Amino acid sequence: MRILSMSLIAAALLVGCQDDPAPTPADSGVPQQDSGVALQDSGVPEDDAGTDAGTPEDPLPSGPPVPQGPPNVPEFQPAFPGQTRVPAIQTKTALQVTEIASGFRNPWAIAFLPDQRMLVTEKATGSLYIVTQQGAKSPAIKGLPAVDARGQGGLLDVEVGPDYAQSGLIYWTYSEPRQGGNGLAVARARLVDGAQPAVEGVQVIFRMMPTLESTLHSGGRMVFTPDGKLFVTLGERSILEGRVQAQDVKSHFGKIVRINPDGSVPQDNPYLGNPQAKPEIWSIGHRNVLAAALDSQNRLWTVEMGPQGGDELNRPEAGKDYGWPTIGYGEEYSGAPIHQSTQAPGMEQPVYYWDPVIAPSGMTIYSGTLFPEWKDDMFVGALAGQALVRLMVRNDRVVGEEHLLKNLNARIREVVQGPEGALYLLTDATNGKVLKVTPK
Ligand SMILES: [Ca+2]
Repeated sequence: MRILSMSLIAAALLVGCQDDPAPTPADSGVPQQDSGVALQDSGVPEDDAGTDAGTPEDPLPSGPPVPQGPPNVPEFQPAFPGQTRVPAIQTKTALQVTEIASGFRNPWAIAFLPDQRMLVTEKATGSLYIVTQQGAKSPAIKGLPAVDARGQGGLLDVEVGPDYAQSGLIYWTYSEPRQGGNGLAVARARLVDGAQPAVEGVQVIFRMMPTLESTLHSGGRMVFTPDGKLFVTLGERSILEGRVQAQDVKSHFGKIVRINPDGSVPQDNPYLGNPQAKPEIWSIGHRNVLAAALDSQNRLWTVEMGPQGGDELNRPEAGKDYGWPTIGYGEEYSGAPIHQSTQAPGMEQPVYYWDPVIAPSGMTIYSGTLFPEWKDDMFVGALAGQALVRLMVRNDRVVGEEHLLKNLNARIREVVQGPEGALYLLTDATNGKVLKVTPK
């Protein structure tokens, strides 16, 4: 493990960039087909709830937003003050970034084992590793099923099961190769530790349906809740045939689902009364959710990779519709319109949106003590934005935004809070790194 100052690590990363191709367009810049969805302007007003945040003892940030380019879709206006471009904030604590390990080919996710070692997934190769705090990397864990690694597929998220101490179960998401295409799957298995680690007893507990030939918009983030349920985010596959299914409860595309750890359906899921609906569905109308975390009240928050000018922060609630592709704040990457309106009856507004986009991936809501000033703040990785985005939130509204670690010039794929309250990051590159952020 090397300890580097910010300037040194920035220099090291720049030198290491020569084998790192230009950011792939796949995450945010993929030209999209026109959905052709014809919409009516609902003109429904949203209640203005952005003005009651904060307390007298806790003055809200003020001033200009984070420096950024002009909006891609200036004709779309926010539904309430503070829905985009809130005042910029600045962390007071000096940060130290430590490189724990490198040499990962497009790593995607980190999960901590109870002894503080990390599971790290490698998207493109479908490999899963155990990495120590000293940076030692195990051989690839044997026994994982094959992945369809094209495009945005591959091996994606990993989580340690809530009963890991007894069961040894770990969970992962991946793009499953299937006859006629592929689809996101969730598998679990018992981790067998050792010099050559392996998994045994692999069970696929969930399959996104229908199968479709697409290499895009898999979704794939998982979050366990303290009551023993598992949220999984599912993309809408990007191509028109999939995109329109984000509003169709007979399809898993563009949904967040909620399952039990064995894949069975919780009996309080919101669509169980509709015999046509996929019973695992929690919320609908999502594009490609690549970031998800629980807050201090154990409520789910997600960040969604939007079209050009339309990345969104949402707080998905049971049975609600988050609008895609009917409403939103973005446009196609070609510049063609997608939405006729930003609002519609029965569809939820994002808590916050980014125009221009940050291309979000990975999220954690800070609950540690190492950075007292960060308590309850949200941290989101930015790929195209090449930053660690910090959001200060009060009364469920974003009141401050900061783009940290810009000097790394790195696409941030994942952010996880470690057991000791440090933030751990993955950089998305062919020589991807595990970085640890602590006070200097
Ligand atoms: Ca939305």
